[in-house]
Amino acid sequence: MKDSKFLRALNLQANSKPPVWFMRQAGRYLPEYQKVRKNFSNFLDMCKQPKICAELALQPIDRFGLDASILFSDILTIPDALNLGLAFHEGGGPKFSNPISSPQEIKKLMPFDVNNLGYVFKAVEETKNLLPKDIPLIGFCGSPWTLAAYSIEGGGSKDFKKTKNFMISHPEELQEFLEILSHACYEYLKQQVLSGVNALQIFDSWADLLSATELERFSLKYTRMLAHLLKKDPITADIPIILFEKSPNKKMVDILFKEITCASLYWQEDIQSIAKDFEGQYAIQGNLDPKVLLRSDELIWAETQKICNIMKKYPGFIFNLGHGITPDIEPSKVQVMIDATRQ
Ligand code: 1CP
Repeated sequence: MKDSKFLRALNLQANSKPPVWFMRQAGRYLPEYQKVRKNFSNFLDMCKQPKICAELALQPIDRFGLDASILFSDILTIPDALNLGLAFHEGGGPKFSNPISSPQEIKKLMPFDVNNLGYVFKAVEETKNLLPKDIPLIGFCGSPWTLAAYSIEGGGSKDFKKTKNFMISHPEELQEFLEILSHACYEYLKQQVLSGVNALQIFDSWADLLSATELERFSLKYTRMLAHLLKKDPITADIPIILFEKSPNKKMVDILFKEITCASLYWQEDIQSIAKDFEGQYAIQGNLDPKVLLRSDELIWAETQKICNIMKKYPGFIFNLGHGITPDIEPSKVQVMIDATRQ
């Protein structure tokens, strides 16, 4: 396992070909996923079936022979475990029936109990049982900020207006909530590690809502708190941590800190200059624009090889997309991208 290309890259060891996996590799663009998905009206009910999660996590591994697998679950399991009442209705995104709409609701929150998420840890065990022994499994959570944004907004949104209003009106209560979420994420990731995951990724998918100062105050402070807790704990101390920041209003080199192993770069980031800034201190994952996968095979090949060539000499490079794959992408296009990384 330690010799897997993915874990080698996270340890800043060179590989002759870059390891490849991609965000949202299991999901709606795969016909085999749709076949399973149609048996459930609420997506969350499917996430609560550990054997099904394992089957779904394996689908992209079986189809493409990827170098890492990611747990099949969702970042919103934590707010659901805090009793915010999550459901994914027909064709739509997440909706909370009981969102955080006032500071009083933060004070009244029930304490987080990691045992409410036993179905996730079972899914980790089931996935490890099915995975080839040399393919690492990535566990994950949302950043405290991203989880707070969904919890206050009550679901997805273009501008997260309610969340931004809450931030301006009740910054201290928001910070209390972020601290609760940081500890919840820590316990959640620790249980994932105890159940068998080999690396962790933190998704700060709504970093772009924040100015540089707000990013520091409401997001990075709590991601650091979470990473400190993980590194202080002997159970999780040696597990590599990957951080994804979506379009942050700050340079990646000023965002990363020593507890983080690897930066997962958003597709708009300039991988070449970031590789220079990092001077080989952190592994780098990224960052093909997922929209390239809607174009011709020739273009996909060229754009993939461009990134691989830039990163050829960088120890610790993992090829990935610069954000999740979308449902409109043909699986055959993904195969072109993977073949290009292995040339
Ligand atoms: O209806 C369906 O079939 C549900 C689609 C779906 C899937 C396949 C959702 C709903 N979540 C997932 C799985 C998922 N989500 C995984 C495991 C699969 C894999 O990666 O192979 C992971 C890692 C996530 C993480 C996740 N969920 C993120 C972070 C990554 C990112 O894209 O920035 C976020 C923001 C979510 C929230 C979420 N869950 C689902 C949707 C449609 C959304 C986005 C909601 C929105 O803001 O509009």
